[in-house]
Amino acid sequence: MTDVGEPSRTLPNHIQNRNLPMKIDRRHFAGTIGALTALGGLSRAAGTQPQNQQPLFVATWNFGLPSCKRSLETLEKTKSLLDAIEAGIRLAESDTSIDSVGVGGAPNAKGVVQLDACIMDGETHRAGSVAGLENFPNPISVARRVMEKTKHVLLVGEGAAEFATDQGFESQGLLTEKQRKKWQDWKAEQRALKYPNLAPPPNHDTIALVGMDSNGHIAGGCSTSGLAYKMPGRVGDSPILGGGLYVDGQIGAAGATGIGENVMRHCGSFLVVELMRSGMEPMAACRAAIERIAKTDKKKPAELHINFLAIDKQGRWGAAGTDAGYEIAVVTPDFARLEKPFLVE
Ligand code: SD4
Repeated sequence: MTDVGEPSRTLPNHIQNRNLPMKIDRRHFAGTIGALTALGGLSRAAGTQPQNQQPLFVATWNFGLPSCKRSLETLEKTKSLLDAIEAGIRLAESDTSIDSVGVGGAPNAKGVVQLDACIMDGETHRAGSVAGLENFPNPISVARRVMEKTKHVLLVGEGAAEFATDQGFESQGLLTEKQRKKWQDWKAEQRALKYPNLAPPPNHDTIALVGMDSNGHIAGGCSTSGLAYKMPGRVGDSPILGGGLYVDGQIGAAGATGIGENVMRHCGSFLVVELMRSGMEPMAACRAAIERIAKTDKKKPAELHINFLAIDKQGRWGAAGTDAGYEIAVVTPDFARLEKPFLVE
């Protein structure tokens, strides 16, 4: 099923910055690739992928675009890749219009917003995570402190909140009026059902943001409010290293968005990085990981809601997912755009 040599949905260096639409859709892309191949401009051999895009930031969903731009600006200012990853993700967390990350994120079944986040540095293989964190709007920053100030990797719930307070983070309410109303409607619907609807609602958009600086260092982060109306205490893949995010400084980085249970049971992001280690390009690795999971779970890909993105040490990027609406943001000093990942059907 997997095809290591398949052209990815990104374009070669020599053409990608020239008068291309800022947003490349699947059909347009396929047409572009077809035309290029016909002209002999694109072969299936290694080396046809964009390479050495450094610095490079790639993030999930369309709201990842301003985040990646913020990451690049921060990198230019501070020269710190971790600062850049943190700043990009903080932007999404602080934006109340994004209803799946940080302030304004969807609450759990009891109406409480519980946030998950992690950060990982490929250079040192250090990582920090928080899960089920209440009342702190920027879990990515708390996760970074876990990495930098403790001997641990993951803090949860009350302990994570106490640590955040000790570190000087200000607490605040995270449930917006809009989310409170939506949650009340959801509760009313549940009461009206003879049997509770355990299927998660369609809201599942997480920010996973990975990047590389001009020295080739790689890092990444992930932040989410998790599945809307989840069971209190439920933790998804996003703060789990190897699940929602994984970085290996020698190989690359991968991040995930979708139904965390379907990602974390397969160590999804770790799997993508390991597939890149075996020689696959980022897009092929994302696609192969999903196909492998779909085979094991014996489900149609569309039922899995799994979406990956990845970058590799060569400065290439790619993504694949089972959700038709999935997009990734890609930002380098030369361009900033949204791309449609490979759709696994
Ligand atoms: C989770 N993967 O908690 C996260 C939710 C998500 O888009 O949206 N991903 O399962």
